[in-house]
Amino acid sequence: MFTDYAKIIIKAGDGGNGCVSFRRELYVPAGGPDGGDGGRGGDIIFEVDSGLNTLTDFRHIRKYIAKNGGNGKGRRCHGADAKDLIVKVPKGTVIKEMKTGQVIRDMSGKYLRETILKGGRGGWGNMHYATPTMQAPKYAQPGKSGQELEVLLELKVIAEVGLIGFPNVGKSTLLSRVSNAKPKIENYHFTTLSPNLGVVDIDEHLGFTLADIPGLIEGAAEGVGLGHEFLRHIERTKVLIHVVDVSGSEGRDPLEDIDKINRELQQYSPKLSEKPQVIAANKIDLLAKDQEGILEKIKEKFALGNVSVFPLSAVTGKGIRELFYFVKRLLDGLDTEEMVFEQEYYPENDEEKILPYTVKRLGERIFSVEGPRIEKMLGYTNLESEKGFSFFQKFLKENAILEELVKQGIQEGDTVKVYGLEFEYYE
Ligand SMILES: Nc1nc2c(ncn2[C@@H]2O[C@H](COP(=O)(O)OP(=O)(O)OP(=O)(O)O)[C@@H](O)[C@H]2O)c(=O)[nH]1
Ligand SMILES: [Mg+2]
Repeated sequence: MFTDYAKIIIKAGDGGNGCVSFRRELYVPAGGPDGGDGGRGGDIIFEVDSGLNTLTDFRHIRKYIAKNGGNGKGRRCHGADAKDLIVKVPKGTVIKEMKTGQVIRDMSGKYLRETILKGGRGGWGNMHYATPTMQAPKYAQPGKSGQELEVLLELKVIAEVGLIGFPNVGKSTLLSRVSNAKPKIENYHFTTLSPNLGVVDIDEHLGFTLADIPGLIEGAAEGVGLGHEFLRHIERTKVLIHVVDVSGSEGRDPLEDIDKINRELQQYSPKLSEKPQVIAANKIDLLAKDQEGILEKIKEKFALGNVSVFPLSAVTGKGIRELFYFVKRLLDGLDTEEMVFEQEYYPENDEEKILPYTVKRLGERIFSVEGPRIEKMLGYTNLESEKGFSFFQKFLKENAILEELVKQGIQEGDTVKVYGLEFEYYE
C-alpha cells in the first residue's frame, strides 16, 4: 500500500532529578551536601533513510518516546544521559505540528538529520545550592520534562513534473507511453487511486520524473473526490502538464474543464496554481473534422498567459514527443534547486507559553503550587529558617499565587504542596 501520511506522537525524554544527599563520613557528624545532578533526557531526531519510500511503518507504531535521563545520586554521582531516539523517514517527509498544520521540518534538501525535540535537562543536585548561610540545602531541582508533540507526517512525492486534469482524460495513459510505469488504465472515472511515478525515457536526454495523480473534480480542494488528498504530491513539482480531453467525449466543454481545474489548484494553494503549466490537448484521434476548431480556441485563450498547448493522442502517440521535449526545455530553464518547505513552527517556543506557576486543587483540602519560577526560588531559599520562610510567603503574595489559592477556595489549615514540601495555610 502506498501510505502518504501518518499521525504520530513524539516525546523527548525527561531530565533526571537532582538528588538530595549529605556526605556521611566516619567521625564527621554533619557532612556537606553531595547530591548529584540528573542526566539529560534523550532527543527526538528525525533521519532520512534512502531505503524507505512509504510511511507505512508509522501506521503500526504511533508513539515515539525517547528515554529519560537517570536521577542524580549521592556522592556527587551524575545521573546517566539518555540515548537519543532516531526516527527514520523517507526523503521528502514533511513534519507538521498537528493542531496548526505548520511545518516543523521538511526532511529534504540539506535536511537529512534534524533534532526535532530536545530532551529535558537534568535537575541540579543539592550540592549546587549550598551557600555560606545555608549549608544543608534540602532542595534539589527536578529534571525538566521532555516535550511531547502530536505531529503529522506527510510524504510528498518528489517529482519534477505532475499530470493534472479531470478523471478519464488520459493522464495514466500518457505516463505509460513515456515511461516504464505501468499504471492502471480503464475507461471509467477514478481509475487511479494513488499516485504513480515514472521516469520519462522516450529519449535518454529527457530523464525527468513524472507523477500521475488521481483525477480532480470540482470541489477537489475541499476534499471532494480523491483530489485533495493527492494534490500535495504535486506541490513540489516544477511544471504541471494539464491534460484535457479535447474530444469532449464525456459531453463536457474542454475550455470549461481547464478553468475548473485551475480554480481547484488556486483554492488548494495559490503557489501551486502559479507553477508553469503546459496543456496536453489529448484524444485528438477522436476529434471529428468539424470539431478541430476547438484546438485553435484553446490556443487562442492561452496564448496571452504564455501557456503552450500541445495537441496529441496518448493512444496513437501523435504529438507526445513534441510535448515532452518542450517540457524538458522548460525544466532546464528553471532553477534546479529542490523545493523545500520552510519552517513555520518552532517547538522550543512552546516553552515560553508555560506559565511561571500553576495552582491546582489536588483534593478536598490539598493544593499544589508548581512552576519554573517557584522551582528557582526554592533553590536559593532555606525554608527552615524563619527569614527564608517569610521570604517564601512574601513571594507567594507578590506573585499573586495566594490570590489564586484563595480564588480556588483555600481555607485556614489546608495543605499546600510545593515540590514535595508541605505547608499549612494560614492567612
Ligand atoms: N481515443 C483515445 N482514448 C484515450 C486517449 N488517452 C486515453 N484514452 C482512454 O481514456 C480512458 C481513460 O484513460 P486513463 O489514462 O485511465 O485516464 P486518467 O486520466 O488516468 O483517469 P483517472 O485515473 O480516472 O483520473 C482509457 O479508456 C484510455 O484508453 C487518447 O488519446 N485517445
Ligand atoms: Mg489515471
